Amino acid sequence: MPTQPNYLRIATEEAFAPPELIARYRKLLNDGYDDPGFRSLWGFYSGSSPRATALAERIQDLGERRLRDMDDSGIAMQILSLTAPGVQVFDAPEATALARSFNDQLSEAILKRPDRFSGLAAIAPQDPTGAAKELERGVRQLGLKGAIINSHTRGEYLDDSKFWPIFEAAEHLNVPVYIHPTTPPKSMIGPFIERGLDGAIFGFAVETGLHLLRVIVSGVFDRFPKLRIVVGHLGEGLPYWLFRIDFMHRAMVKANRYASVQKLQKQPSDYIKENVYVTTSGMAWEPPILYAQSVLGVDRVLYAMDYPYQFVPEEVQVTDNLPISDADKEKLYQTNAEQVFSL
Ligand code: 1DF
Ligand code: MN
Repeated sequence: MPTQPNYLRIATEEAFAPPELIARYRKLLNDGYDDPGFRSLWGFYSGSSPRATALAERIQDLGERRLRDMDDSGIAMQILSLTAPGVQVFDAPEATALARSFNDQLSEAILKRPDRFSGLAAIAPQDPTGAAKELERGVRQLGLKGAIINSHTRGEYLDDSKFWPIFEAAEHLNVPVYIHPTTPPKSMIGPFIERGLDGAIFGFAVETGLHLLRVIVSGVFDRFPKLRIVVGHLGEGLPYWLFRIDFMHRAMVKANRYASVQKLQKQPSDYIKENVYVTTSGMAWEPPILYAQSVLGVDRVLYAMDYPYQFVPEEVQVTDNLPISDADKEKLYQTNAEQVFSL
């Protein structure tokens, strides 16, 4: 166990799955649910390989087992979220009911250990106004700290104005929306899945980076200027692209090339710097962490482990050993999370 420093390590993208969710995923698979990404992901994790069985054990626990792993890796607190794809693969009424039930279960676990656990509300974007209401209930009544949305919902993206009630609620409640990865939708997954690149290795980042970029260029942040979005994996590739996105967006607007690409109040990169926070989930590697801090600012990068998918206790040392000041390390590990999630 790493020595206890004078900051708390708060991990911000940590997954759980109630047994009922896994049972419902199995049923979808058995019923032939036609989403190759979902079948690839949960076909694997509901199977009997060593990785899948170890994962299944950890992801369903919201008590002692998880706390022991947190102690062993020096994690003071986990911000919990329902694992991908959450309830977003179910029909709207079922998804809405499941989100409620899972949020209740999550808040019970948090109430038992408020010193170690916090959490985000699962919502069903299939029913946008129901999702907005559940977010409000989650925050106001259950004490949850924001919403988790696992990227596309049955092939649809949050820039569609029908989803705006969710952003309106998040802005009004002053809580962030964490856009977490899922596998690319059927319309996009072909070339990924042929080479096993649909999941966390790359497809997740392409899908989720695309999702955030769609939200930005559609003008969501002009409409909801106080909305805050969190994305994992150090920004799903986007921080590396800021210069080119700004340049090309400007050129496209000037040429009036697409009716769907209109001038925004700011440059695309400005929204990433002002409305977006990134976490280090799955990216325990010094160069991109320092890069993200340098282009986005040290106040905008938060620590995450991605437990239990990437439970590698030694990786915490990478973050501990970053060549940055203790004050910046405290921001990365603790105080940025406290601010973003109002802990
Ligand atoms: C994996 C990775 C799965 C992440 C996840 O949820 C997940 C994985 C289903 O390794 O298959 O959240 N991740 O965020 O990197
Ligand atoms: Mn994750």
